[in-house]
Amino acid sequence: MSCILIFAKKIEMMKEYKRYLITSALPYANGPIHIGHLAGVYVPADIYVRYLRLRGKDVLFIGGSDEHGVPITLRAKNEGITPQQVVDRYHKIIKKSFSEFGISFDIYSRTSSKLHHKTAAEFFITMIEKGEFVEKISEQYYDEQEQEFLADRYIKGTCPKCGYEDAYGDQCEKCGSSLSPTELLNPHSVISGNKPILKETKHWYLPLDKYEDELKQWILEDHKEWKSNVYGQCKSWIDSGLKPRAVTRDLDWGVPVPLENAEGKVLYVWFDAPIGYISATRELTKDWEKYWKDKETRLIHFIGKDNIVFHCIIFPSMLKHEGSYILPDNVPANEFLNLEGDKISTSRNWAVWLHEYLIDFPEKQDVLRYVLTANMPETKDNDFTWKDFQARNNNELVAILGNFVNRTLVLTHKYFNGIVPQSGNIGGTEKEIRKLLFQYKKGIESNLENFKFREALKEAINLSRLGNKYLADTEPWKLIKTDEEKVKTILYHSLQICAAIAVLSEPFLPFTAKKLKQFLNLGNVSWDTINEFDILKPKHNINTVELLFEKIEDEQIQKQIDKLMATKALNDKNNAQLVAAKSEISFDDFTKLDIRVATIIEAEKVPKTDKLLKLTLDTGLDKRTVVSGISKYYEPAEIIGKQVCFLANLSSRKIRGIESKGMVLMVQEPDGTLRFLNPDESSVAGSTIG
Ligand code: B3M
Ligand code: ZN
Repeated sequence: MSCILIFAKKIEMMKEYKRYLITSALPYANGPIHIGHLAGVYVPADIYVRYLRLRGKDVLFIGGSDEHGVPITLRAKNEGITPQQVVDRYHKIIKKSFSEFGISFDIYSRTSSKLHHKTAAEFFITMIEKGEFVEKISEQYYDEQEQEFLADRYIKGTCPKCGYEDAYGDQCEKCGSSLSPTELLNPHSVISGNKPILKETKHWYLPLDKYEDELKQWILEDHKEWKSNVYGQCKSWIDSGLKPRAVTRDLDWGVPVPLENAEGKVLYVWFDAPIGYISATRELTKDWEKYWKDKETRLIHFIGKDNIVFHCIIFPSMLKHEGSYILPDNVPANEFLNLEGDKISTSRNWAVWLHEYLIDFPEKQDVLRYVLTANMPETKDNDFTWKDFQARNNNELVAILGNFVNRTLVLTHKYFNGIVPQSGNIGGTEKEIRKLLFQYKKGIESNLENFKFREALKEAINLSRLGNKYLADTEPWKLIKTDEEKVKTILYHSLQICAAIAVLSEPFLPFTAKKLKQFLNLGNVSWDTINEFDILKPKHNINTVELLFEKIEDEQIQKQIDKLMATKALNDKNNAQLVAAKSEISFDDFTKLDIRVATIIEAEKVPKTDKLLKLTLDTGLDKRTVVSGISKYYEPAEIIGKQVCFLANLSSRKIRGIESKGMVLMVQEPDGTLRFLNPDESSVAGSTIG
């Protein structure tokens, strides 16, 4: 791209738009919101929207529940309820938890609404009338017993790539290959378990192959400024060649295809869901078309990386070929957040659920907002740990931000009855403070405008570091005895920094900003008021102050970690695979085994190992030493006298220098847990087992 073009792009990027339309991915209403959703999509979107509002922009923030799609109908089938009951349950939980967490949507709608069905149907018809779709008859898997076609997730079989026997029709979760149902080996219906038949059916296809050149131009040439993770994924999709994509499905849950002889067919969930942004805007304001069809609107989609192709290739193609809509100007997708080093998973319940967090940590929304922003997976996956959550709260929010504000306000009450003092002479330190405050403000602005939320937050917390250092260096609590004028200058400047924090931290920490404004008796102050340093005038009364943050104790964190560990243990138990059956043996083979009852008469840990115990057994034949890998499951003292099953004629082996002759037989659970196999009554040592 030539320098002139890059310069023109930069000018265009700085272009002033009349209004902003910000959307955030519509979460499937088949489960609650977790911290991965928040860090990936909703916290960055909310920070950005709050910032735009503070800059006085005309902005709409659109959200809602994605209520169609196979994940919902599968859950309904598993629970024996209707899809509507599933989405009603989770739409309510999601909407309530977003609101309590301060995700400040202008509307949070849902795609099972009548207005959405109407909007999506109209959109589809317009494209039909423009002849944009390709109609195609193809063979699809059909479950004869259930009398229904099988969508991708309703078929399972063996992955042709890696042999995994539980692969879905659209994806193998083991090797990650994306599949089409007809590629599966030994396919079977998830509903009836039967082998499906192939049956002809008609669908309508979005001809992405036809749009390839325009997408190449629009993304790869005109949007080089998109984040590298987004640009790169789009480039690889386009370079690998775009294929036509079916926009209808043989399902009964979704937006019915608004055509004659299309019974039993609905719009593909990824066709209707993004139109949910439009229908939600339509529900919110009669001016919805100004936002969606006027080039003076800047449209930005906040999503996670698994939604890039839908928001950068499919939906923009729909918008362009419907013909009346604008296209997104940016799609700042985040990567994924992991939890304690493992992928967050709804099905494995490996998550920190927002609605549960709000119960366990009442009034601590901003602590989680802060930690998720500080660890935001903006360019690569990142990890959330409860220890880091506690450390950032205690060492940054309490010790820096909370401490600085509290000292400033308490001292203002103590020395000046809660009235902002007149500043004395301004020295070099104060001049430096004024300069740095504006530098941090500029840093927040440029980082937010480039969707760099972690960097923007660092600039915001630097404000508190600046104030904290200023107080620590000047020690007004000592100076008050000798130089009250100087103390007036120090607290005057510290109060101005507090006021700047109250305004500039609002996008990140809205609950804290509101409290701080209340302490400072500060009304609604615009972002750009901070351009003049002196916001709190002398003689201004401040209000009483409370602590902005409290320390989080170890036991609170341990409770959360224990909860996760319990989940992990349950998962291991439920998901462990049984050891495969071994090949057949003859009776003669079996008679070679000399298995007997033995009594444990001594037991001790083998030094420098954490798995082995050295046992002395009374085998009835002799006293025998055996080494056994059971230290994780048994304390030596608790097993003295226990009777066990013992393989007596196993040739001896040296284990950690100990001659071990024979083997204690153990029950091994699928998750690896080991337990003795005991005779159900006390028996004579040496009794044979056969
Ligand atoms: N329902 C969420 C997901 O893929 C999906 C987003 C729709 S945005 C229009 O996790
Ligand atoms: Zn595979």
